[in-house]
Amino acid sequence: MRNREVAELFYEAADILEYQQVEWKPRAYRKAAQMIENLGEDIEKIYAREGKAGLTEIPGIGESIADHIAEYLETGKVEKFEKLKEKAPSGTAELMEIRGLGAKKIKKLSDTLGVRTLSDLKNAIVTHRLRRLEGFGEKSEENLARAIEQYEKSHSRINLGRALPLADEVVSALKRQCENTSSKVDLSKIIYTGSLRRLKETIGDIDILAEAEKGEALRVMNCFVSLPDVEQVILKGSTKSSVILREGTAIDLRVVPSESYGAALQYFTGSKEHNIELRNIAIKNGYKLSEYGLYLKESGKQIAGSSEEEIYERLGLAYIPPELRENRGEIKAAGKNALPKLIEAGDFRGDLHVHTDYSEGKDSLKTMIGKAEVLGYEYIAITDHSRSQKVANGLEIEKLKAQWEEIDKLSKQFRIKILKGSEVDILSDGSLDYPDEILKELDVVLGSVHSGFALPERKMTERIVTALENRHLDILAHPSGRLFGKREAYAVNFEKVFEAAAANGKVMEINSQPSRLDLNDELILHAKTFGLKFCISTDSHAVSDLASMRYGLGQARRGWLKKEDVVNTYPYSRLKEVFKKLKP
Ligand code: DGT
Ligand code: CA
Ligand code: CA
Ligand code: ZN
Repeated sequence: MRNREVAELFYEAADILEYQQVEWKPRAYRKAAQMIENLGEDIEKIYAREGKAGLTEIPGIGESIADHIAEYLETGKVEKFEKLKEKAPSGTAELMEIRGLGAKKIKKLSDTLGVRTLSDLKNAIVTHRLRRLEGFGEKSEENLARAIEQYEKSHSRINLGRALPLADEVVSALKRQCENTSSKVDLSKIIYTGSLRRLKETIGDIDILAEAEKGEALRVMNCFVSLPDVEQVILKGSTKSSVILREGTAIDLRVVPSESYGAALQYFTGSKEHNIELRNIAIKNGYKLSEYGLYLKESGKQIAGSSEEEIYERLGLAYIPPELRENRGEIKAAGKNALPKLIEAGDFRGDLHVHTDYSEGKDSLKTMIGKAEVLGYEYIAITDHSRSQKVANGLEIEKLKAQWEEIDKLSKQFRIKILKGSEVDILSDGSLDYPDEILKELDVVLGSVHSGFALPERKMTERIVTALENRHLDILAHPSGRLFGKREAYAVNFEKVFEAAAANGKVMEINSQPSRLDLNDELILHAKTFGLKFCISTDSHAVSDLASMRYGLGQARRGWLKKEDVVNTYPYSRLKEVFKKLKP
């Protein structure tokens, strides 16, 4: 029964209109809301059975309110009310989003405490000015504090490494849920879209698209909002629903019929900028493109819509992989059939950045190697930390040599090639953390900045360039140093870094650790203009991490990289040409 939800909608609109000092409408809306609340029969059922005519028979509901109800039941929102919210004074729009705050309360807060923004409100709560206000009290102060916390959680972006497994889980949970209900729905076509499908490094919300015929759509929505991890249902309609999960992430689900599936997939994958460009091309060709399909402008006849491929084809474009859809030249390239063949998950032949329990890894050398072999790799580089990394249990020379001995032994037990490597600290003067006689024995040397992040840009650039000029260094690891939510990238002139790397034949790492993704897409695009080669590495600290290659791969694809650009797609015989110290 959705009567409460629909009533809420009108109460809220009434609040906003009142706040804007509109005269009679708020009363009419409140009256309608009351009627709906006390209806005794499910308004959705009435509408399904009798259409709009059934709605206008309810006392207090005229034509225009009935239109709003119908729109809400069909689409999950009322365009006019959305616009109302947008027009509210700045700051109030955000306050409106806080659960438990309507326009009336917001007005009161503004008139009595001068609260106009979210941060004003937080202040009022912390200083307990709210609980003394008539109509609020201690309890509602606490509730608001909790609602704000939830709002902020759901409005901060989450990183790809968290969003991707979460979306996978929700998709399979939804499939299961729909299969297990009495009115079983077969969700064979369901996929995440939005920034997640484009594998962007951070995700605002998760968007999911499912195919179902009109009569089944609502049942799918019912399954969705009743998933066990759903904490709050923001809206529920037959084409769109939105929820917030317990852990704070917002999820949108859209359900479309098969003739629109491809068009909706294209539209909701975005990016917005890519879509706008595409729509312009459609218009130029006498078509109309929407999330429902591609239509002839004149007759309105649908000419594509069930698959993405046919939409791009009809627009005279090669199929554009989601990761490229950022309006960064991909549409032009697709028009000339000049898109790169992007690197794929199956292209990898090895992992060149792996830790073990010799330094800060959790698993043993043997376990890590064994797993890499199971993954089908041809080679793996063991790269524990160098001696200055005391917090990470960096290896003193003796311990490093002991590791070499163990590697030699294990090499006889495994098919996979085991490279003796190290993730060597780039010290503040740009020198490397082991003496030359050690460095020259290593098969592969990664250089990393792990300390002294606060150096001024000129110093940091000098430091890294010095390291890149060191003939023992092979790979610059996590080149920007940023850590999601913890540390910004250090100040450095990438122009100079990439120049020095290219001049000295060094490889740039794309670190796949979800908290790093470094280089990211933009820096990859920049680095590529210098003709640089890359390696995509997991920087694994446990066997389970070896699977995180997908995140770095996403950045690489967003950076337009081909297999050829990434050295750990090369067979060992060719890798030797890149890292000259490798043994035959
Ligand atoms: P996010 O969630 O901030 O990480 O980014 P997206 O790209 O997932 O954006 P979202 O969730 O707001 O919308 C999903 C997709 O829907 C977006 O990628 C493209 C499409 N879309 C949303 N708003 C518009 C719009 O105003 N115009 C067009 N053409 N497409 C839009
Ligand atoms: Ca999204
Ligand atoms: Ca969304
Ligand atoms: Zn590192």
